[in-house]
Amino acid sequence: MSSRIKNLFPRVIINSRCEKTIEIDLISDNWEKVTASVPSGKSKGKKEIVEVKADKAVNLIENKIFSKIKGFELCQQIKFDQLLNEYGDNVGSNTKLVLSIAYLKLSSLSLSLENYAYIRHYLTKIHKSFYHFPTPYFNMVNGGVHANNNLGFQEFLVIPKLKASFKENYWSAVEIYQSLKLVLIKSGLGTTIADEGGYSFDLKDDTKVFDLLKIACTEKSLVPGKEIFFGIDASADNLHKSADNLTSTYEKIMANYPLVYLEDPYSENDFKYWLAIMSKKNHNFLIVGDDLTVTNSQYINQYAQQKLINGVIIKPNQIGTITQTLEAIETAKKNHLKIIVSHRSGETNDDFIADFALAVEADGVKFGAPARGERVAKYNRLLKIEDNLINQTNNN
Ligand code: 2PG
Ligand code: MG
Repeated sequence: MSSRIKNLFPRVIINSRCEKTIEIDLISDNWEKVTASVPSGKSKGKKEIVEVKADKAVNLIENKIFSKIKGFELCQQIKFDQLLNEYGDNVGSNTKLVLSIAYLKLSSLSLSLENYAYIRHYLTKIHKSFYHFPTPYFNMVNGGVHANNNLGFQEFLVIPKLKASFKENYWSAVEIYQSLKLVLIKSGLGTTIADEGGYSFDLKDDTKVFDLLKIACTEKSLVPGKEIFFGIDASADNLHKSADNLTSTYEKIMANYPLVYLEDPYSENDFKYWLAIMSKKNHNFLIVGDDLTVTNSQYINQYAQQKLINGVIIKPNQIGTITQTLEAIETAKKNHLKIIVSHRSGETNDDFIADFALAVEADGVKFGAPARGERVAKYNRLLKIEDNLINQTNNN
């Protein structure tokens, strides 16, 4: 007989940006215990499900929700998430997600499975025992609302495509990150680390960041345009630039640097510009919705059908439960979109999202820079899983 929820202990903790968030211990009637915590975004999409204050979330869980989920059988994720959704969106995406993730972790533990294996076998339609590791999108330089500098774009990404192991891609990003620090020092620029672990400095022209990244790569004999590619999360809703101005900036960058990825290039309502850039881009170039699509099946379907995007960011806390996140991924796959599973800018050390990304066969992951504990917790988790899987194969 399956185990059941016996007890829970929610509490307020602090995230990587010194904001309050929720952590919870969930305990089964077999005395198994898991801990889960949830992140928080800063550049949020207008249609994201709202969060409630962490203290309120704790209160809701203790006084309103616990009595309903006490005794709930494990390994029934859809039913459990349905019950959470009966409380409506007013209880907050953070309240629902922390419970949804904790319940999933406890279910995996009750079957003695790793989270990624449990998700793959019980919650996805992927019938493969082989795990394809996602391409990591490393955020090397932070701007916009994630840094106190004059860079407009929020994220300047480095995308290693060595097409080997996750480890090799990770190691190359580590080399570039270390090399970039020296390039910045030589150029007289700051090396402060911002919200997602990327460097923060002032530069008059955003496009010049790519010159610095190019030097950092070549110093380590990594060839931009061959092994290493670049990306931008413009988070355009937070930019004070006209769409026409943005278009000419993108054209300039694409002409001079190996750019392959543009996330939220225009604001949520500038549809005709999204359409235009999609029709002009090269075959392998990704135009990715984040604030546009907010991990919501309906918007993902709508904007994919309208050909505004060919890739999508997936963040569980934009929508609230694991089941709805999986639905969003299904919809994206049906529409042949590339899937990039993402952290948030205010993170905790919970590495659940790494298991999740691997299990759903995400094409990419975006967990920030290869620096700061809460960012490397996720990359290191993928590293460990890859290592374990290789050891298992070798021992068989
Ligand atoms: C984004 C995210 C994560 P935030 O825009 O992609 O990098 O930022 O969590 O602040 O919304
Ligand atoms: Mg984004």
